[in-house]
Amino acid sequence: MAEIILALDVTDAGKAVEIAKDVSEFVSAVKVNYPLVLSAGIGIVEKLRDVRPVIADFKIADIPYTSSLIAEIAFSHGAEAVIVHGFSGRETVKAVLNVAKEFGGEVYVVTELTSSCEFFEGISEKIAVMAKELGCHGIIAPGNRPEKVAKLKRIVGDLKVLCPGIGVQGGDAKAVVEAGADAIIVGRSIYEAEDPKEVVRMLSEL
Ligand code: 3DU
Repeated sequence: MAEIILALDVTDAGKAVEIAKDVSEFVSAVKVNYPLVLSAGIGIVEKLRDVRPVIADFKIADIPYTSSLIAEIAFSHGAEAVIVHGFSGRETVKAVLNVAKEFGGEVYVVTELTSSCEFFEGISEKIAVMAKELGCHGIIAPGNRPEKVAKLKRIVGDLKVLCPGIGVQGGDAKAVVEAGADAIIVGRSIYEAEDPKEVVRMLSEL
């Protein structure tokens, strides 16, 4: 059974905490992204980590120095993990990893986006190799392309493969888990549902 990570892209802090608490028994972590942090402030990470471990999905994609500052802000506010864009290159990923080590945190590397493989074709495999070589904790793989998930899982082996793109974006949770995903990242299908808890409970039984 794969873990479920809640992608909390609501923009109201109170609602975010409420949803996280509602589904907490079925999710291994809460992923925050710019919509929530830009509207609620970075302090929302501290509020949510009292509910579940927080993954800061800031898709860090900058020069090593700036990237390390972003990672430091995320970790110092209680994030357990950060997400960095693999295309930013080895030096950026290394800089983020160094910060993560100081905080005992984790680093996940985006291989390619679910929404477009236009410019990622052929590079996502190289990014996966880099993530493995550098000792990152895992990768983000496109949950709407199970065959790509399987390919990337073969490359990274024991690194964790986290897959967004399930539900609203068309990805099928079962197919992705069978392809080797260690965790599925699900947002709108949960927090826009009539009964979010029932949706995560059903997903947890896959
Ligand atoms: O489509 P959903 O509502 O289940 O949300 C998916 C989340 O995962 C959202 O925060 C988005 O920014 C993130 N994500 C992708 O959807 C696709 C990727 O390739 C990487 C991250």
